[in-house]
Amino acid sequence: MTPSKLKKNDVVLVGFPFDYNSSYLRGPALAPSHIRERLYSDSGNLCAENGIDLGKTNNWHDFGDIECFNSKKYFQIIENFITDILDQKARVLSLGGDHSITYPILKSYAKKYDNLTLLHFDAHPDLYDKLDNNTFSHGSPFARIMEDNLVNNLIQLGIRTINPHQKKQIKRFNVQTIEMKDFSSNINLNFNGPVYISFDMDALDPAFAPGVSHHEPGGFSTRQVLEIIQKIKTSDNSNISIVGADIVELNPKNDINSMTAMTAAKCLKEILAKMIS
Ligand SMILES: [Mn+2]
Repeated sequence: MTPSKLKKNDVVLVGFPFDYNSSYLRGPALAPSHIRERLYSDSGNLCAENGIDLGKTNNWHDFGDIECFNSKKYFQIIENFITDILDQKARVLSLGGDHSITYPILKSYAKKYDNLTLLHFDAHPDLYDKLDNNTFSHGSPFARIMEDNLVNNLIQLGIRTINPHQKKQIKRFNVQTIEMKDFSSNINLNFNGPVYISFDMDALDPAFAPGVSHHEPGGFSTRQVLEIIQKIKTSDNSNISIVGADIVELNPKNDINSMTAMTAAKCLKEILAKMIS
């Protein structure tokens, strides 16, 4: 599949096997191949819960992985790739990789969308000004995104690790952080304008998703995140308003029997089916 064959609103699935900006453990660079292996495994099927058979639709395309062995150049490669897809009026579902990739992705999205809501699932706010002296750390992408005004609104779900610095950053950037301890299934999931979903696998409780670098107990069940994804509504009543998504921070080195890779594949199926339904 070449990019020139894309139709309007098609979704491109792409992997960014990159974990140079991880702070504690490497491993997320291995994630895209593990997620695909589970997604296409004969142990399941490609039907999503809304009834869409992803194996029988022609409005999404797996472009494989974008390899790069020069970490300094990789952000620009990501930004260029995403811009190329968005220029064709298509959308992108990216597989990380560590969470730092969301910054160059959103740089591209900001050129196309000036009213973006960023819905961020994570155990961590990822708003560090810098972490380990790295301003592009996987703990910092949302600080960079907010400094650059790339989105209209940042909403965080699943958060359960706020320290005083991150608390200041939440205030500074006026982030709507819904801490896990305050989460209610009655949360308002009706959004005005386009929505981008950034999904860190550690938003899930490690009992459901042990294959992450930073185990943080007390998170979402798999069912809870699927319910949130399925309940998202946009003002024009169109799932096309979910303009992009990423699934990041799966660390296969910490996984048990590929269960977290399978959970990532399940989230992928539900997000993708939501986007193209
Ligand atoms: Mn996280």
